Amino acid sequence: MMKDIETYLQDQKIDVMGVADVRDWPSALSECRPSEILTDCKRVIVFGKEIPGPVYVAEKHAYDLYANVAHNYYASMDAAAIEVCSMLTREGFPSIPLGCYQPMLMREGKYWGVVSLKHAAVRAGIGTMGKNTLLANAKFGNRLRLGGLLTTAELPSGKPLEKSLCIEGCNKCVEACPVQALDGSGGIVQYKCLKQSTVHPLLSAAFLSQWLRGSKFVNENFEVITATLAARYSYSCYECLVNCPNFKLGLAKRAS
Ligand code: B12
Repeated sequence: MMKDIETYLQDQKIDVMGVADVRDWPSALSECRPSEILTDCKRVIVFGKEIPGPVYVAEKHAYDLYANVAHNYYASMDAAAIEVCSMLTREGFPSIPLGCYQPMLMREGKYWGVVSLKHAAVRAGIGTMGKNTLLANAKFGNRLRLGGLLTTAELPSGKPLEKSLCIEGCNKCVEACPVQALDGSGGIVQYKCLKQSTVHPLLSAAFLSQWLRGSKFVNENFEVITATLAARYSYSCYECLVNCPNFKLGLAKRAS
């Protein structure tokens, strides 16, 4: 089964794949723990696809070109996750796809994915979490977008890497953040980041962050709001990503 999944994902041009054991999943929110979502869930299959390095540093239109790649990846990676779920479920292992971006929840004043894909990737041994709160992988740096699914199949799982890919003492991401959203020890003020980094003509991030987060109605309907009005948006910052030395991992070698 594992071989079939790997082959399928490779055919879909997925760059990396890993499997995380769901035991003792410490999400602060119980509804975002795999075993609370899928009965007898055993594993999260998590995979990543690299956004080409030049897109981030295009001389013109970089944010919109990057947004176009990201949204296309979300669609194709979600489709791949759904297909793998069907393969597993037909073999007798009920499985559920996790969206790359949606559903997005608003709980306790914070944005949450249904399951945090970067934590799953860390558990699977795909990479380590940087001070910028992004996953870095030895081959593709921090340029991976992530997708995944929950499964009851007890596939062989990976384990977290022992050594962080962050350079000791490096603080470049923290210093590069124009709104001081990063605390330097893996924490982030989400609203500061969202307001700086996300662009939407109708749904102003500032409005969503500052005015609506106190609204019970918005919180209860956040999944639908993000899936409709905010289904598509653009970007206006990724300074913590491109200023991290891990951004260049794997780029120079292939350029020479
Ligand atoms: C919400 C969200 C955002 C928010 C908040 C970001 C944040 N860091 O919290 C905003 C809109 C600001 C945002 C911005 C960006 N995002 Co975003 N975002 C998400 C989303 C949808 C959910 C993340 C989530 O659930 N967070 C949970 C929050 C509330 O808390 P937390 O600190 O992560 O969790 C705490 C605890 O609960 C606990 N925990 C929670 N679950 C688990 C599980 C385990 C096993 C453990 C040990 C602990 C644990 O750990 C934390 C304790 O400090 C994910 C997609 C997904 N489903 O994972 C993409 C995602 C994380 N984003 C992504 C990207 C690329 C970005 C941007 C770079 C986009 C850009 N501007 O270019 C920026 C980067 C900003 C940054 N430095 O983080 C990628 C990251 C890829 C990577 N290589 O890491 C993801 C995975 C999307 C994807 N499908 O690829 N994002």
